[in-house]
Amino acid sequence: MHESQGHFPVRTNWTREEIQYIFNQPLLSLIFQAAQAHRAYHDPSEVQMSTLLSVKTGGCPEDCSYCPQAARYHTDVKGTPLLNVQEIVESALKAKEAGSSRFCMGAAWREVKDNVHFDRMIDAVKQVNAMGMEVCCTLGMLNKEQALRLKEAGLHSYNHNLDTSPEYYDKVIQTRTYQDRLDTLEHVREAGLNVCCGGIVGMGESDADRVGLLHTLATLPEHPQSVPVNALVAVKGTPLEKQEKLPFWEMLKTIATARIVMPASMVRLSAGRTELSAAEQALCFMAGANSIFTGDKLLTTPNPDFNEDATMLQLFGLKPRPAFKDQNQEAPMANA
Ligand code: SAM
Ligand code: DTB
Ligand code: SF4
Repeated sequence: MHESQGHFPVRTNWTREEIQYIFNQPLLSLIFQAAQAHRAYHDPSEVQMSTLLSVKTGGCPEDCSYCPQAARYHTDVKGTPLLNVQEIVESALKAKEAGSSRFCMGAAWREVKDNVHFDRMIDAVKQVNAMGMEVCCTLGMLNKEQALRLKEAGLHSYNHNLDTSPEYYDKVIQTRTYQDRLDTLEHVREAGLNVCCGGIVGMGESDADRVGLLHTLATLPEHPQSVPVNALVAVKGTPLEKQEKLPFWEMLKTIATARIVMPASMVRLSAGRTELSAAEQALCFMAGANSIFTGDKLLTTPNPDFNEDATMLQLFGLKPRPAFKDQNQEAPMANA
């Protein structure tokens, strides 16, 4: 262990009060502390570039109030059936050529079902893994056997967000419970996959809810290896369409606190970057964010222009983080 890590131990016994205290300290002290935690565990000159692909878009039976892909809301999202493996692999190749070391496939499913569509995803995971990228999937709820199948196919991580605090959760989602999500996370963890789990800020929740989400994440049996922090993208037609924009400082405080309480995890500055200036993003990187999604689209909503991102990272002296950097994460099975 590096000496500086002793100041920021990886702990899963945080109390909510401790996290609240960190979150509420003066902003510049918070950022400074987060920057120290960041440097104890990560190379601050690196940011991971990740690429998202929506492999099955729209028509989802769930009622997540933020989501443009829920069938019950009338948004401009055009539904598409599951892409075929060749289309997925072509996208992954383009992402790799553009410098991404992680490829995340998202499906607008409530849950994984044992059918030909899942078989197709298994095939896609095998092929993208063989390209030497970290492969991540977000396919909704799954059981232990399904998680194991994904692991055997070479999946690196599974994304399943808790989204918000246990208290605020049912203001946002009614069709499945917080416990359902915790169960899926357990299946993912027990299969030996890396857990990617975070949430969304700016859905009308309070400071206490942002702290509550971080507390839940930081007291799971193991910290999620990856913690995406999304700012709500308020999409026309969803119940959160008119949600007032959260002041940037709240997003920044959430990122900084995540970095301090889960110091070894990747903290991902995820949705919402189109609303952030380069200066605001610099503060996020300073406060410990070490990954962004690059490419013109997230799943269905816009993301900053690729060339603008490249210019920004160059300006900040940040270079792309290679795949499979963590020594306790396995190398890919082929073409490493
Ligand atoms: N259907 C699967 C599920 O919900 O687990 C996977 C895809 S879902 C779109 C993945 C995550 O994207 C959600 O958990 C949510 O955190 C995030 N997300 C969806 N819509 C968003 C929005 N409008 N703004 C910010 N984040 C969003
Ligand atoms: C996550 O936490 N953020 C990404 C990824 N996991 C799958 C998705 C953001 C989606 C934003 C809304 C959209 O583009 O549809
Ligand atoms: Fe469906 Fe996922 Fe969107 Fe919820 S977040 S409506 S589960 S696609």
